[in-house]
Amino acid sequence: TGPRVAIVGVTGAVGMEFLQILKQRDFPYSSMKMLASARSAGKKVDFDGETYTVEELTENSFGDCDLALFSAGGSATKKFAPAASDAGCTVVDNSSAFRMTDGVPLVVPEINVEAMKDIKLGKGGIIANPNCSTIIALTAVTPIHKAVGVKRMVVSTYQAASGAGQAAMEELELQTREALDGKPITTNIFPRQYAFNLFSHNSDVDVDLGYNEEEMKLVKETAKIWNTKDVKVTGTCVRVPVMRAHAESINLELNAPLTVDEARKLLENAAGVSVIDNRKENDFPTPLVASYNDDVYVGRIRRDISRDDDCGIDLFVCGDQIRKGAALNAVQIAEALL
Ligand code: 2RA
Repeated sequence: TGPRVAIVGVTGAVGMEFLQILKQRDFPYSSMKMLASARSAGKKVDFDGETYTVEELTENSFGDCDLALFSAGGSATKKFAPAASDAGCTVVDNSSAFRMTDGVPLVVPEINVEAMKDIKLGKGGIIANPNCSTIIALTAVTPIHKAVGVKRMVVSTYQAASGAGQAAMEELELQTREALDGKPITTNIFPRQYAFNLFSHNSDVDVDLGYNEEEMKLVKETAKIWNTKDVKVTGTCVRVPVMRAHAESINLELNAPLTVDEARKLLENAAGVSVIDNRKENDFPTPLVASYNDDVYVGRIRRDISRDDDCGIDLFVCGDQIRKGAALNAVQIAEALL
């Protein structure tokens, strides 16, 4: 028994990670369907001891499905997720297409699973997976927010290539080799050199505000997930030459005092969080420690010394962008539907 499952965008980095995680977590499915664009139709995909042929995604792909995990980009979601929902298939979507739509729950299970209480598996509905940098930040910060309330959050992100897809990861490797060999740099994915460089996140910039879309996602999605307009959020999102785990520096202004020891204890007891915070050993989270792992890693927990009170905390956070930042969070949402 178990739901009839479809994976949409199965050949992408997140799509393939969906399969790995479903298998690792022994997700109970009764059938599996692999869907992708016409370009990938016909390819073979192995899952759980079976070899599947990728089928072309159409509006009619979902009549025999109870659950669809989407990671095929916003336009595919806009075009096919409503049809899937109308066919009674419950959609968990990794794109930004419906994240800010009223009535579409935006969920990190450890934070706000109650937001999806009206969605019933196999009865349609769309649930949105938040943006990776939002998931990683809020998985770490929410235990503190729930304890004393966050008044203001300032986030600086150091985002991995994987956030821009498989091709970006391949280009980072290629450019690194080219740079080391003194050869001309290939720039197909990003308009500038990425290897040995950093740049403002490659999403569109709001020319009035000067913030890029990634930064505005952090601001807007935090308000929706925490269901409040009272938290002030600002961020600077930067792409860095790291493969698959995001790092984030986070400064918090709190509504009430919280000591570093109290903050550390909250984080050590928080779901989906691992603390690496050893000042004597100068040990802290890094993207390579977080890569391929499920937890969000938190360290450099310290009192904000720019303040005269205990209402400021600084954190350094790392999380695997493909797993907790995308595929794992979506599978955890699916598990919460069972
Ligand atoms: C990025 N947040 O890292 C995006 C991926 N969805 O570019």
